[in-house]
Amino acid sequence: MKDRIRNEAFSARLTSAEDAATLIHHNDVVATSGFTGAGYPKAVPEALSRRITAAHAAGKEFSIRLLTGASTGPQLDGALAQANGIAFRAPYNGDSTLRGRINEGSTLYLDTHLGQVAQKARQGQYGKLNVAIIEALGVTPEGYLILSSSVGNSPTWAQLADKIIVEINTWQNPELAGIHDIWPHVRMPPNTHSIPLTHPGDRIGSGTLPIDLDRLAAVVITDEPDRNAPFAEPDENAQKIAGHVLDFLHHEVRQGRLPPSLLPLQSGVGNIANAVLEGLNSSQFENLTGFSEVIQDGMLSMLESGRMTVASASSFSLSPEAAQRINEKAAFFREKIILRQQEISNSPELIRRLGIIAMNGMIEADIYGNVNSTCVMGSRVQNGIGGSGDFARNAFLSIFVSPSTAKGGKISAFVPMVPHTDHILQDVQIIVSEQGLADLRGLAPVERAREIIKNCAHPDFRPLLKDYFAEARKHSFGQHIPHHLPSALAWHQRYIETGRMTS
Ligand code: 0RQ
Repeated sequence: MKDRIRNEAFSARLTSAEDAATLIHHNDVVATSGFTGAGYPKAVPEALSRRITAAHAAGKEFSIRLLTGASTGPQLDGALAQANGIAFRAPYNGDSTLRGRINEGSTLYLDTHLGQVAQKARQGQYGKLNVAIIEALGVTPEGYLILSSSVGNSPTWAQLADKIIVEINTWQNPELAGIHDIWPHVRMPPNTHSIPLTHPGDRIGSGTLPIDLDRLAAVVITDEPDRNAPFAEPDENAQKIAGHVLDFLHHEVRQGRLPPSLLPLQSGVGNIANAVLEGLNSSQFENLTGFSEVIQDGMLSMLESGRMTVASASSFSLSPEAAQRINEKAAFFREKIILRQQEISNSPELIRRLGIIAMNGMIEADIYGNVNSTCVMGSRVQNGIGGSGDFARNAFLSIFVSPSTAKGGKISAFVPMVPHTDHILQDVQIIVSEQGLADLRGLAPVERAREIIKNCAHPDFRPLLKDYFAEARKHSFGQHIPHHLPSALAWHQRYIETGRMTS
């Protein structure tokens, strides 16, 4: 362990996960490392969930308010949700057990633009942070943390929390040291300054995270792996969507609106986003760059093939096979990947300056191109807005992708009106389904409706959308964004009542 912990103050605080978990109390605000299933603490949250379960069995109240970078894994969100120990959660969740708790109403959830969380915490919007739990792969002789497979909000949590618990994870490859770039000059207004980054490959900060040793409360050793979920092989729909996106990008290059090496790419989570990246890897594009929040399998393949020269993000979101590749070739990848704190990876200032091409998944869009990324039938959360809003609003090109139907064709992803809006039509420039691509740039709402219905909707639903649009134009209060309010959400209501959107 001496090679991992090269500082006496850390060695002196080595303890068990069980003992570290006793530092956390009912109602505490607990802020952890971790982003898209990478670099989150494991041993202490599992021990905490056992404490919470025991407290509940003894008839005592015990729950925490939990902040993270983004989604974590079964040992954190999963275990604490299982114990019903999370009273409040922000800013992003992808765990199915916790999703169940949120949707049954026993956990309150504030999903938040990921790039804004740190500043909101500094403003005190989440209350006083009692405990930070941060995973690291090692500690330098100076007592600085070498973070693991994500940076997330760890610099902010380390700054704000009363007590800091560090988990040293020996499963994480020590050769990842050097992959991180933590910018130490984040300030509150009016003392902010511009972020000195003009290329995705720029390193502007430091590779390690200094922490205040007076607040270091415990150090715990673990060797548990990150949650790494396998990607599905791209199905026919994903391949068609990827094909439409690639045709569009080629067209933009031919028109002189994009350079031959495109602009830095952001790609959301999920199988379709990954399929688009795999498609790009087999394309003719060269010298691509990535400026995203997560590195997934597709980006890794592009870095390995040389098609992408450098990728900037806050975290990894990998299949087990790709995580193994990172672990085996860490020295190669740390030259090509930069992991930053999420207020830098998702900074609107940088997204606008670099001219990002943003590609994100969605639940559904309405005929005018307002996008719902989060709430099934308007009320049941799937994951959260994540970084999609940070990128979509500020991108040079904002693309949303989805199959045209869900749940075996019972649901249309293109609907008269979305029952919940994450991305307003002004932030949505291009929509792609397996049916085709709607280029909505420069179009007024009624022109957008014609494009979306014609190019993206499934043939089974297209006539019904045309009928709705005609009805809306006939009955609407105004003709700017025509709607017939009594039937605008009827498809969703019918699905809730009958399990199908249409009769
Ligand atoms: O549910 O698993 O119960 O079957 O939603 O859908 O088809 O697997 O699609 O993995 O691409 O995810 C929007 C969720 C798409 C994702 C969303 C149901 C569907 C399935 C997942 P089941 P798929 P994907 C970077 C950017 C917001 C955050 C974001 C997401 C489940 O892209 O979370 O973009 N985006 N972050 O059945 C009812 C519909 C549906 C539907 C899909 N129209 N109605 N259910 N589903 N469409 C990453 C971060 O920010 C960290």
